[in-house]
Amino acid sequence: MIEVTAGRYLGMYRDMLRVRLFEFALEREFQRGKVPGMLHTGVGQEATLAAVAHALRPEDGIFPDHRCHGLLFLKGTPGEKIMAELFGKATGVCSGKGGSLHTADARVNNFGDNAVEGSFMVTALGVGLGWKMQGKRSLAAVMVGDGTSGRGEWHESLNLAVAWKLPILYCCVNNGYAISTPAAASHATANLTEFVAGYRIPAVQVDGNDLLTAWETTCTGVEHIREGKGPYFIEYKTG
Ligand SMILES: Cc1ncc(C[n+]2csc(CCOP(=O)(O)OP(=O)(O)O)c2C)c(N)n1
Ligand SMILES: [Mg+2]
Repeated sequence: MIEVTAGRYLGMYRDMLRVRLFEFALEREFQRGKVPGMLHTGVGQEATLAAVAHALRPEDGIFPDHRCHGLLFLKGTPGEKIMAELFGKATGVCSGKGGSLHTADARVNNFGDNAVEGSFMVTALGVGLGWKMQGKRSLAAVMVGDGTSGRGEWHESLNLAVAWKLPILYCCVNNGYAISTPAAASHATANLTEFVAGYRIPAVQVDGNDLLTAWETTCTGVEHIREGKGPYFIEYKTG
Protein backbone atom coordinates (compact mmCIF):
# COMPACT_ATOMS: atom_id res chain seq x y z
CA MET A 1 0.00 0.00 0.00
CA ILE A 2 1.45 3.35 -1.05
CA GLU A 3 0.71 6.14 1.44
CA VAL A 4 0.26 9.68 0.24
CA THR A 5 1.57 12.46 2.47
CA ALA A 6 -0.27 15.76 2.85
CA GLY A 7 2.66 17.48 1.13
CA ARG A 8 2.50 15.14 -1.85
CA TYR A 9 -1.29 15.50 -2.15
CA LEU A 10 -1.09 19.28 -2.03
CA GLY A 11 1.83 19.29 -4.47
CA MET A 12 -0.13 17.23 -6.98
CA TYR A 13 -3.18 19.44 -6.62
CA ARG A 14 -1.04 22.54 -7.17
CA ASP A 15 0.50 20.94 -10.27
CA MET A 16 -2.95 20.11 -11.67
CA LEU A 17 -3.84 23.74 -11.29
CA ARG A 18 -0.58 24.87 -12.94
CA VAL A 19 -1.33 22.64 -15.93
CA ARG A 20 -4.89 23.98 -16.25
CA LEU A 21 -3.79 27.62 -16.03
CA PHE A 22 -0.96 27.09 -18.50
CA GLU A 23 -3.32 25.51 -21.03
CA PHE A 24 -6.01 28.17 -20.58
CA ALA A 25 -3.45 30.91 -21.20
CA LEU A 26 -2.18 29.08 -24.26
CA GLU A 27 -5.68 28.53 -25.64
CA ARG A 28 -6.46 32.22 -25.23
CA GLU A 29 -3.34 33.25 -27.15
CA PHE A 30 -3.97 30.61 -29.83
CA GLN A 31 -7.44 32.03 -30.43
CA ARG A 32 -5.87 35.46 -30.84
CA GLY A 33 -3.67 33.98 -33.57
CA LYS A 34 -0.46 34.38 -31.57
CA VAL A 35 0.58 30.70 -31.42
CA PRO A 36 1.83 29.25 -34.71
CA GLY A 37 1.05 25.70 -35.85
CA MET A 38 -1.23 23.10 -34.29
CA LEU A 39 -2.42 23.06 -30.71
CA HIS A 40 -3.94 20.28 -28.63
CA THR A 41 -4.28 20.97 -24.94
CA GLY A 42 -4.28 18.74 -21.87
CA VAL A 43 -7.38 20.34 -20.33
CA GLY A 44 -9.26 17.55 -18.58
CA GLN A 45 -6.16 15.39 -18.23
CA GLU A 46 -4.52 17.32 -15.39
CA ALA A 47 -4.97 14.59 -12.77
CA THR A 48 -3.33 11.97 -14.95
CA LEU A 49 -0.43 14.26 -15.85
CA ALA A 50 0.19 15.21 -12.23
CA ALA A 51 -0.08 11.56 -11.12
CA VAL A 52 2.49 10.42 -13.69
CA ALA A 53 4.88 13.30 -12.98
CA HIS A 54 4.77 12.63 -9.23
CA ALA A 55 5.43 8.90 -9.64
CA LEU A 56 8.64 9.45 -11.62
CA ARG A 57 12.19 10.29 -10.57
CA PRO A 58 14.41 12.85 -12.33
CA GLU A 59 16.47 10.06 -13.94
CA ASP A 60 13.35 8.57 -15.54
CA GLY A 61 12.41 9.51 -19.08
CA ILE A 62 9.23 10.73 -20.70
CA PHE A 63 7.86 10.37 -24.21
CA PRO A 64 5.10 12.99 -24.16
CA ASP A 65 2.26 13.09 -26.67
CA HIS A 66 0.32 16.00 -28.16
CA ARG A 67 -1.56 16.81 -24.91
CA CYS A 68 1.44 16.93 -22.59
CA HIS A 69 2.58 20.58 -22.35
CA GLY A 70 1.94 20.25 -18.64
CA LEU A 71 4.07 17.16 -18.25
CA LEU A 72 6.96 18.99 -19.92
CA PHE A 73 7.20 21.53 -17.14
CA LEU A 74 6.25 19.08 -14.39
CA LYS A 75 9.28 17.05 -15.51
CA GLY A 76 11.53 20.03 -14.94
CA THR A 77 11.76 22.21 -18.05
CA PRO A 78 11.00 25.80 -16.98
CA GLY A 79 7.45 26.77 -18.00
CA GLU A 80 8.64 29.98 -19.65
CA LYS A 81 10.97 28.01 -21.93
CA ILE A 82 8.05 25.82 -23.02
CA MET A 83 5.76 28.79 -23.54
CA ALA A 84 8.49 30.52 -25.60
CA GLU A 85 8.84 27.33 -27.66
CA LEU A 86 5.11 27.25 -28.36
CA PHE A 87 5.29 30.85 -29.54
CA GLY A 88 8.14 29.91 -31.91
CA LYS A 89 10.67 32.11 -30.08
CA ALA A 90 14.46 31.57 -30.14
CA THR A 91 14.40 31.49 -26.32
CA GLY A 92 12.26 28.32 -26.43
CA VAL A 93 13.54 24.99 -25.19
CA CYS A 94 14.14 23.86 -28.81
CA SER A 95 15.01 27.35 -30.07
CA GLY A 96 11.43 27.79 -31.25
CA LYS A 97 11.85 25.25 -34.04
CA GLY A 98 9.87 22.37 -32.50
CA GLY A 99 6.63 23.92 -31.33
CA SER A 100 3.87 22.05 -29.59
CA LEU A 101 4.48 18.69 -31.23
CA HIS A 102 8.28 18.45 -31.18
CA THR A 103 9.41 19.71 -27.81
CA ALA A 104 12.28 17.71 -26.36
CA ASP A 105 14.64 18.45 -23.47
CA ALA A 106 17.49 16.00 -22.94
CA ARG A 107 18.48 17.74 -19.67
CA VAL A 108 15.38 16.34 -17.97
CA ASN A 109 15.17 13.11 -20.00
CA ASN A 110 12.28 14.34 -22.11
CA PHE A 111 12.85 12.44 -25.34
CA GLY A 112 10.32 14.49 -27.21
CA ASP A 113 7.03 14.22 -28.95
CA ASN A 114 6.56 13.39 -32.60
CA ALA A 115 3.69 14.45 -34.85
CA VAL A 116 3.30 10.86 -36.05
CA GLU A 117 1.20 9.49 -33.23
CA GLY A 118 2.64 6.28 -31.79
CA SER A 119 6.01 6.45 -33.51
CA PHE A 120 7.75 7.34 -30.25
CA MET A 121 6.45 4.09 -28.74
CA VAL A 122 9.07 2.35 -30.87
CA THR A 123 11.78 4.88 -29.99
CA ALA A 124 11.07 4.14 -26.32
CA LEU A 125 12.13 0.53 -26.91
CA GLY A 126 15.63 1.70 -27.76
CA VAL A 127 15.86 3.92 -24.70
CA GLY A 128 14.55 1.14 -22.46
CA LEU A 129 16.92 -1.41 -23.96
CA GLY A 130 19.87 0.95 -23.61
CA TRP A 131 19.14 1.60 -19.94
CA LYS A 132 18.66 -2.10 -19.28
CA MET A 133 21.99 -2.98 -20.94
CA GLN A 134 23.73 -0.26 -18.90
CA GLY A 135 22.27 -1.69 -15.69
CA LYS A 136 20.39 1.55 -14.94
CA ARG A 137 17.18 1.51 -12.93
CA SER A 138 15.53 4.31 -14.90
CA LEU A 139 12.27 3.79 -16.72
CA ALA A 140 10.60 5.49 -19.65
CA ALA A 141 7.00 6.69 -19.36
CA VAL A 142 5.26 6.71 -22.73
CA MET A 143 2.15 8.89 -23.02
CA VAL A 144 -0.38 7.80 -25.64
CA GLY A 145 -4.05 8.21 -26.41
CA ASP A 146 -6.69 5.58 -27.11
CA GLY A 147 -6.84 6.50 -30.80
CA THR A 148 -3.19 5.61 -31.19
CA SER A 149 -3.91 1.99 -30.29
CA GLY A 150 -4.90 1.35 -33.92
CA ARG A 151 -1.35 2.07 -35.06
CA GLY A 152 1.14 -0.68 -35.86
CA GLU A 153 3.81 0.89 -33.63
CA TRP A 154 1.54 0.43 -30.63
CA HIS A 155 1.54 -3.33 -31.10
CA GLU A 156 5.20 -3.62 -32.11
CA SER A 157 6.19 -1.70 -29.02
CA LEU A 158 4.14 -3.71 -26.52
CA ASN A 159 5.26 -6.97 -28.06
CA LEU A 160 8.99 -6.27 -27.87
CA ALA A 161 8.82 -4.51 -24.50
CA VAL A 162 7.37 -7.68 -22.98
CA ALA A 163 9.66 -10.06 -24.88
CA TRP A 164 12.73 -8.08 -23.75
CA LYS A 165 11.36 -7.13 -20.31
CA LEU A 166 12.04 -3.46 -20.90
CA PRO A 167 11.55 -0.72 -18.27
CA ILE A 168 8.66 1.02 -20.00
CA LEU A 169 5.54 2.44 -18.35
CA TYR A 170 2.75 2.77 -20.90
CA CYS A 171 0.41 5.56 -19.82
CA CYS A 172 -2.64 5.50 -22.05
CA VAL A 173 -5.14 8.32 -21.65
CA ASN A 174 -8.47 6.96 -22.85
CA ASN A 175 -10.84 9.87 -23.41
CA GLY A 176 -13.00 7.73 -25.68
CA TYR A 177 -12.21 9.64 -28.87
CA ALA A 178 -9.53 10.16 -31.49
CA ILE A 179 -10.48 13.69 -32.52
CA SER A 180 -14.08 12.97 -33.58
CA THR A 181 -13.91 9.18 -33.92
CA PRO A 182 -15.35 7.30 -30.96
CA ALA A 183 -13.31 4.29 -29.79
CA ALA A 184 -16.20 1.93 -30.57
CA ALA A 185 -16.05 2.90 -34.25
CA SER A 186 -12.40 2.02 -34.70
CA HIS A 187 -11.41 -0.62 -32.13
CA ALA A 188 -12.58 -4.09 -31.24
CA THR A 189 -13.15 -2.91 -27.67
CA ALA A 190 -13.31 0.41 -25.85
CA ASN A 191 -11.36 -1.17 -22.95
CA LEU A 192 -7.75 -1.03 -23.97
CA THR A 193 -6.62 -3.25 -21.12
CA GLU A 194 -8.56 -6.04 -22.88
CA PHE A 195 -7.00 -5.01 -26.16
CA VAL A 196 -3.44 -5.43 -24.88
CA ALA A 197 -4.07 -8.54 -22.75
CA GLY A 198 -2.71 -10.81 -25.48
CA TYR A 199 0.73 -9.30 -24.98
CA ARG A 200 0.82 -10.60 -21.40
CA ILE A 201 1.65 -7.18 -20.06
CA PRO A 202 0.22 -6.27 -16.64
CA ALA A 203 -2.60 -3.93 -17.61
CA VAL A 204 -4.66 -1.88 -15.20
CA GLN A 205 -7.60 0.44 -15.77
CA VAL A 206 -8.02 3.45 -13.53
CA ASP A 207 -10.19 6.57 -13.30
CA GLY A 208 -7.83 9.15 -14.77
CA ASN A 209 -9.81 11.97 -13.15
CA ASP A 210 -9.25 10.56 -9.66
CA LEU A 211 -5.89 12.05 -8.69
CA LEU A 212 -5.08 9.85 -5.73
CA THR A 213 -6.04 6.55 -7.35
CA ALA A 214 -4.24 7.51 -10.54
CA TRP A 215 -1.07 8.34 -8.56
CA GLU A 216 -1.22 5.15 -6.46
CA THR A 217 -1.71 3.02 -9.57
CA THR A 218 1.15 4.77 -11.36
CA CYS A 219 3.43 4.20 -8.34
CA THR A 220 2.51 0.50 -8.39
CA GLY A 221 3.45 0.31 -12.07
CA VAL A 222 6.72 2.13 -11.43
CA GLU A 223 7.57 -0.24 -8.56
CA HIS A 224 6.89 -3.25 -10.78
CA ILE A 225 9.26 -1.93 -13.42
CA ARG A 226 12.00 -0.99 -10.93
CA GLU A 227 11.93 -4.55 -9.61
CA GLY A 228 13.04 -5.61 -13.10
CA LYS A 229 9.73 -7.28 -13.97
CA GLY A 230 9.34 -5.58 -17.34
CA PRO A 231 6.78 -3.13 -18.73
CA TYR A 232 3.45 -2.07 -17.24
CA PHE A 233 0.36 -0.66 -18.93
CA ILE A 234 -2.09 1.77 -17.33
CA GLU A 235 -5.29 2.94 -18.98
CA TYR A 236 -6.40 6.25 -17.47
CA LYS A 237 -10.08 6.71 -18.29
CA THR A 238 -10.84 10.41 -18.63
CA GLY A 239 -13.85 10.36 -20.97
C1 LIG B 1 -0.16 8.74 -37.46
C2 LIG B 1 -1.03 9.92 -37.22
N1 LIG B 1 -2.29 9.94 -37.69
C3 LIG B 1 -3.09 10.99 -37.47
C4 LIG B 1 -2.63 12.08 -36.77
C5 LIG B 1 -3.53 13.27 -36.53
N2 LIG B 1 -3.95 13.27 -35.13
C6 LIG B 1 -3.40 14.10 -34.22
S1 LIG B 1 -4.06 13.89 -32.68
C7 LIG B 1 -5.07 12.66 -33.24
C8 LIG B 1 -6.01 11.97 -32.31
C9 LIG B 1 -5.35 10.91 -31.56
O1 LIG B 1 -6.28 10.34 -30.71
P1 LIG B 1 -5.86 9.82 -29.32
O2 LIG B 1 -4.60 9.02 -29.46
O3 LIG B 1 -7.02 9.13 -28.70
O4 LIG B 1 -5.49 11.15 -28.52
P2 LIG B 1 -6.47 12.31 -28.02
O5 LIG B 1 -6.37 13.41 -29.00
O6 LIG B 1 -7.84 11.77 -27.85
O7 LIG B 1 -5.91 12.72 -26.69
C10 LIG B 1 -4.91 12.44 -34.60
C11 LIG B 1 -5.68 11.45 -35.37
C12 LIG B 1 -1.29 12.05 -36.29
N3 LIG B 1 -0.77 13.05 -35.56
N4 LIG B 1 -0.52 10.96 -36.52
MG1 LIG C 1 -8.37 9.85 -27.35
